Amino acid sequence: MNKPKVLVARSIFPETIARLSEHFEVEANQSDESWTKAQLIARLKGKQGVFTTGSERIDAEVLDACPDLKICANMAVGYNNFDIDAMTAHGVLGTNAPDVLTETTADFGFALLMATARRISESEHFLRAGKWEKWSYDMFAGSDIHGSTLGIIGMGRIGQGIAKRGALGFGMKVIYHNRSRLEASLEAECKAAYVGKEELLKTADHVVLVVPYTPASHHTIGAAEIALMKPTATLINIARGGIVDDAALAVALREKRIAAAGLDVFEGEPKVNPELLKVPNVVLTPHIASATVPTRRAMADLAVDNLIGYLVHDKPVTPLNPSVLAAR
Ligand code: 8YV
Repeated sequence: MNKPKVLVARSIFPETIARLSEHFEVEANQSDESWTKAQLIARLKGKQGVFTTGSERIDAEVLDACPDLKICANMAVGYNNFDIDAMTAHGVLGTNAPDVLTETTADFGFALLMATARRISESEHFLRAGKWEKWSYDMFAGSDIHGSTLGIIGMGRIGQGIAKRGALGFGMKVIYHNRSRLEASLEAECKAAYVGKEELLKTADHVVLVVPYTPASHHTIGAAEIALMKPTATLINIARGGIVDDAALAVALREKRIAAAGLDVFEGEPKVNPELLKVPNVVLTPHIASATVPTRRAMADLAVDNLIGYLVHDKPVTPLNPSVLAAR
């Protein structure tokens, strides 16, 4: 029997390709450069599955052009690269990679918060530039983490991980805002109190964004929201570019309307708004919140498990649109 055909849209671990090759005829992008949509379509024609890495857009145009496609397995928990409604309409299953990256990403959220509040990057650049000549009482004086108020917008699994780190590890008062309120037992476990978005922005010393990107969450934080924040506050975005209005944030940072920001994701990444590069009070990292070797391996494995699970055993592990399964 012919093996199903699977496309891997970007360079990935050799072990991932080896696992896929046991079950599928595999064509793989060997480079870190993403394909254009036309290139993606050309390679995807005739394939039953695709392994995506979170940035390949799968929409009606791609789906119309690739009628053999059955599953798109994203090696990412976020799946805003999928037009999930169009996939459902075309009978194509989408899967993502939840859970395996939760703790690693929460660790990074905290690392970015600490680097930002304690001005670690800024001070290291200063030292490397040979500018450290004397002690000064306010040299790189930042803001405290312990005992401060942590405001989390988006209280999914990663948000909950950050809440627990803040409350249990650093004695922070944790407040959160989410589309829906957590169950009381989960709130108690995270030691987090539900508040409105405006109250959160007004009272938090550190605001961490962990919401999924949807049309409704576009520019969750813009000039008006920043205006509500304390001038001493920090803002951390480990969610998606587009959740923050980067241009408005650059202005606010330049004018010191808030103290600092830590950003792992950007509008239009890998391009970064040049105005952000000009301000010193922002820590910028290239979308690495899930980037530890074990976690990236686990994410890749879960995407492979989904491809094998669906195309070989008819049982995907983490389906996003299970109605596709019922409708066949
Ligand atoms: C990924 C992410 O690194 O899982 C997500 O949603 O943003 C990151 O963990 C990225 O999408 C590449 O897979």
